[in-house]
Amino acid sequence: MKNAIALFAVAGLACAASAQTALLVLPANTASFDNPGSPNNVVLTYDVAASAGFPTGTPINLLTLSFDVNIETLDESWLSEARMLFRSSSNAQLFTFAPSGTGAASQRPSVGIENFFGGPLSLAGLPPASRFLSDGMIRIEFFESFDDAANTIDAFFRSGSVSFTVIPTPGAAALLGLGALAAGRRRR
Ligand SMILES: [Ca+2]
Ligand SMILES: [Ca+2]
Repeated sequence: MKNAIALFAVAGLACAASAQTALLVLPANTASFDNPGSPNNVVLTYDVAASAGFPTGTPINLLTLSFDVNIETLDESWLSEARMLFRSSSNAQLFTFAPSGTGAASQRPSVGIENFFGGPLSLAGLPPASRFLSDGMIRIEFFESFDDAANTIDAFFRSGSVSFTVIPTPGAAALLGLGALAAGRRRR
């Protein structure tokens, strides 16, 4: 009977190890201050694993990124400069992203609040370490690729969200399965 329970646990994990979507909603009026690493910059931490329906702490790989954000720049700051730097929970840099794009169309100040959306964009081209979250957590630093005015807000992410499709790492599922089996054995 105990073996049957353990097997069910493993089967459940196998079912759970399919791609799921994590929706990360941005707080209203998130400021974009200065260059990356500035202590002024807003840094938000998200539990991506939990948002995707997996247990907190589950190691996951990021598969795709989608976005729908509303940006407003201040003064002469360009739309393309308002960017997101994705970091691991240990603050390692993963990748940066410019929601407005980096083409000529966004090389200008905004006209009020402007909406940018797209995706899903495949992250398969990134190095494996840049799309792997060892504890399922991600940090987003909002920054300016060109800082028009130091210690001053250049732009706002007025509202919006980014979402990832994610999948637990095969190793994570296997380890969790072994853990379930070991727990079953210990109870004897
Ligand atoms: Ca600034
Ligand atoms: Ca700027």
